[in-house]
Amino acid sequence: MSYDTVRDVDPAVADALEGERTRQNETLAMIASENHVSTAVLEAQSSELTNKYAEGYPGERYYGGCTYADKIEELAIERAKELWGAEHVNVQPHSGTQANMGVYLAMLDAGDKILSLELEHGGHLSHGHPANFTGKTYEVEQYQVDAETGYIDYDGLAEKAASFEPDIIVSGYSAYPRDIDWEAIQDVADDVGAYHLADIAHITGLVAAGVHSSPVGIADFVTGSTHKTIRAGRGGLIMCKEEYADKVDAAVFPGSQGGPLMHNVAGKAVGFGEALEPAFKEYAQQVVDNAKALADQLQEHGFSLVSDGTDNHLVLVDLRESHPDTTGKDAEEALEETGIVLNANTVPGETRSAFNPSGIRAGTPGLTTRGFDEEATREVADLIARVVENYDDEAVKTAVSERVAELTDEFSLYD
Ligand code: DSN
Repeated sequence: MSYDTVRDVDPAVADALEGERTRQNETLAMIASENHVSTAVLEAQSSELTNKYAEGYPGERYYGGCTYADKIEELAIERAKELWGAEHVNVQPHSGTQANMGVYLAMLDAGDKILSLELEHGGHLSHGHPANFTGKTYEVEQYQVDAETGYIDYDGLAEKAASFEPDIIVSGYSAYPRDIDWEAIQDVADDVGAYHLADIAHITGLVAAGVHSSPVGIADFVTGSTHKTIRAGRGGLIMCKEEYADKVDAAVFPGSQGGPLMHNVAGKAVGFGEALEPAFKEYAQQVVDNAKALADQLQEHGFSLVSDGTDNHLVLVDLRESHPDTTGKDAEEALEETGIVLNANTVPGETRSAFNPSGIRAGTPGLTTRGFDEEATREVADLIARVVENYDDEAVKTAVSERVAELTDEFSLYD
């Protein structure tokens, strides 16, 4: 066995890895679904567990040599139970989408009915989009946000549920800036005899820290990804009531996955352990405080925000009113040139296309990990406004890049 580095054996990949490390260090990651894990999580994720097959569950594996794999998976499960207060946890899903797939496979048959939020209103591909396996396998009806307020239209959801009679209602969203009334959705599910899946992929960390309301103990199933606000490295998880545990576990393995990615499960264990420390609560509260500062300062600059603000880690800017001739893609590309990385996003009532939509989505988890407070985040809002207002002005973009470079030096990331 050689102990050569990637640089020794594969300079092309080494260059790209180094480029990515530099890119992350020298830009502001404001994609709402991204974050920066600790070096301890990075170490766990790049451990020898990448070599290990551990099909099955702790104590019931189909392979020998699972002593340490068992220990790590048990730690990840115990810590997740403590963080979210769940009865049963499966930490093997490779991603949030695989977690959702696990729940659908456990509880639905092909052709069964899903009621979920429309993608351009903040939903997710894996909630029933026609291009996704969910849209191809199940019958899907969608609810919306209220056109005036941008908040979930809970009455509309109830009406759709009564007429559509879904087998499962999906709540939890990927571009929705407000708190969620889980009980109201559970009431609707109870009224129509549907299961309720709450997908907290974006807000796992906020829920764990108690700075966002929790669906655990309310919804039948709660899914999440582990690399967003919870900062535990790439992957997914499923939480459910004990009565569904066997079905969910069987749907993940052998139902839809083979060997778990044990190196990623190790990252989850380490990240969940970090999230149990008191400092994580402060971090999560700062994520929300920073998002509010970002929202407020963007509004000062005349930007229109879907729902007029935020309760969580993200803001969704609808550019149509303030900048009718600037698309989300124009803004995304100009901002990336300056080192501010976020994504163009559809907005409710979208009049352009998914690829070149009318909005931008920006989140604060990554900035907050770097140590940004409200004042520093307000300055980033100022920079965003300057770039969007002058997106084809090279001198402005150069000046903003210089300031971004100073900020990334001041709030440093990986050495
Ligand atoms: N693609 C992720 C997001 O950015 O919201 C969710 O899967």
